[in-house]
Amino acid sequence: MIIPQFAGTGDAADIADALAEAGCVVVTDMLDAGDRDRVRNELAPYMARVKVAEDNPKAFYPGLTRRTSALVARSATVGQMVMNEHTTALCDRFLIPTGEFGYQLHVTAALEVGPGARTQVLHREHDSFTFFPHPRPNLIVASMWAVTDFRAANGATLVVPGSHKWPADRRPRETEIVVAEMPAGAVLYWLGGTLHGAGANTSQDWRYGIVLTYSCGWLRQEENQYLDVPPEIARNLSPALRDMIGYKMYHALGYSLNREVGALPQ
Ligand SMILES: O=C(O)CCC(=O)C(=O)O
Ligand SMILES: [Fe+2]
Repeated sequence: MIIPQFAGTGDAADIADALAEAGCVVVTDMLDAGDRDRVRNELAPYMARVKVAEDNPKAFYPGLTRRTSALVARSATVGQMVMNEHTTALCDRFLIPTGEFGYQLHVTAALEVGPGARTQVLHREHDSFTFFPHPRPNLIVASMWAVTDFRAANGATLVVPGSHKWPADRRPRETEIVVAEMPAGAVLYWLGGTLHGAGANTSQDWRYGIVLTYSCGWLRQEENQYLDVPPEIARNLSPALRDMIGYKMYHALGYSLNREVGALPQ
């Protein structure tokens, strides 16, 4: 199976159908060169602080990588990316199947894979939600924004198309693992049940990607947005972005006396 590919001008329903079928899809021309420079510059001071560690073969994240989070607090450009219309169309389709429920931002991370980094263990984004037996319902839409070109040699994400429909114990054959090669500015989307992980970097350059994932609004977020985007910062975001990071109620969930973001509880 291959990874279906569309241009950013592609039809939202066609993109969603491809994602439902393959469990992954690439959409090109999502972030122009100016935005790529902007987002890198906004995150550069935080990335510069990150110490590049040697590899621990047991760790989820390979060594020789740089990672930072709390991106909504740190980058206005990420704030725009979070609200991208292709993404919200996919979340509308995959995270509110009954039309009743909302969704939220789940994880933000900038991930640079450096020369010599090993392959990340293949995993499913929804594996924290052990409450649900396999096959789990779809709980997550994930996106990887290519800030640099993603090539087989520099650690492009590996995906296993179709694996969102597999029983839990089915392991991929080598030939079923596909490299999500894509030009800078493209986005790889995948579902909560799709096997994936960062590829090994056998090149001399750093692969730069930004992961933004979304989950059903009744789940605990993987990244604690209330700590990573505290009220003093959240109050300056657009109301739509503030809602997306979780400063809203979902039925009765998320109740707070602190209705005015940034005000003290009465
Ligand atoms: O860096 C990548 O290509 C994949 C990262 C990933 O799967 C994750 O952070 O959960
Ligand atoms: Fe992942």
